[in-house]
Amino acid sequence: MEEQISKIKRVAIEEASKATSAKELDEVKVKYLGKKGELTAILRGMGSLSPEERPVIGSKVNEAREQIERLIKEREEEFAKQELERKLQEEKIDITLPSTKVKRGSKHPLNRIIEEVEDLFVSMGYDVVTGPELETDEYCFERLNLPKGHPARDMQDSFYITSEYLLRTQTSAVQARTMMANTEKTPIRVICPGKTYRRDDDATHSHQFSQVEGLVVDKNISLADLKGTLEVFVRKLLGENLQLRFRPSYFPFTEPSYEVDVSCFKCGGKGCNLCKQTGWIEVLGSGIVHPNVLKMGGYDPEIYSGFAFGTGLDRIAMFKYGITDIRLLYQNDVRFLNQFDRLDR
Ligand code: 2NM
Repeated sequence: MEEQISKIKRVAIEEASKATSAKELDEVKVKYLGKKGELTAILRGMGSLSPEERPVIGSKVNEAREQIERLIKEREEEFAKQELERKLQEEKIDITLPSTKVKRGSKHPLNRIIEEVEDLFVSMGYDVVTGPELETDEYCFERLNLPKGHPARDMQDSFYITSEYLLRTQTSAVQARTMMANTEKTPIRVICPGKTYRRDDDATHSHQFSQVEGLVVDKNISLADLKGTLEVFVRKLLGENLQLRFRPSYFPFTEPSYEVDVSCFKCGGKGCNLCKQTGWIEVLGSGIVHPNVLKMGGYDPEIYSGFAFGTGLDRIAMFKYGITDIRLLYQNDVRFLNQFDRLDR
């Protein structure tokens, strides 16, 4: 019996020493120390021994057990340490590698212009007003002194949804709404930025474009107020030393009407490709609000007068940033949009 125990011990220690992995070691542990292990079997068979033999064999088994356990524990720790080393090597992070750059979006060039225009006019006491893009014939044309049959409301140029509804061709409808909504008939100072729609599509015309229009209605408003306001507007947006030129023109909602040119901000007026050798660039339409428009807005033209102006934000953005195709502003190509993020830095 004692010899058997010594043999089990020797073989178990040999096998535990030879184990090359935690798994192999575990198999040894089960084989000798487990419930069905060889040493356990001997303890179970103790019943058949004489009372003198029992404590002797019992302590031998326990001694063998302890030795085997101690070795297995040592080797388990050895394998655990190896495993930890392996993981540390494998999962090593090189903190000196450059980080992945977080890509930030940039403000759309049109929104840049809109915000700049809004800031300026708000600083002069104007309100920023918006309105629906789907408009009625009444507000888009009728109330702006464009009666039915007027050439400026040509079906060819507009997106009609029904005979009554269309996508607004200019933001003036918002000004007409502003006059109507002001039931107290107090003075008005507003700008109306927004999207507008016409049936055009080429390098300088998009079916959807962006406008900002302004309207001032008060007592004693004159052409001097219009000129002074537009001078501040243009110089702030495009350059402090620019000159303005007012050319007589025609708009149905203003009388008199003017197209406003600015001295070329590229060549300073000498003549270049941008101004087509004229030294001037057309940037605005404007005029003194037509008495019919005031009347339809509920303002007595004998008491009140006003000025209005409008400009295409796309054109302004193109001039300001040197963009040659208007469609780039609406295609959302990041290669185009990315170029404006440096303006934030
Ligand atoms: C322009 C040019 C001239 C304009 C007129 C009005 C209103 F509401 F008073 F009738 N709003 N916008 C106006 C005048 C717009 O854009 C080129």
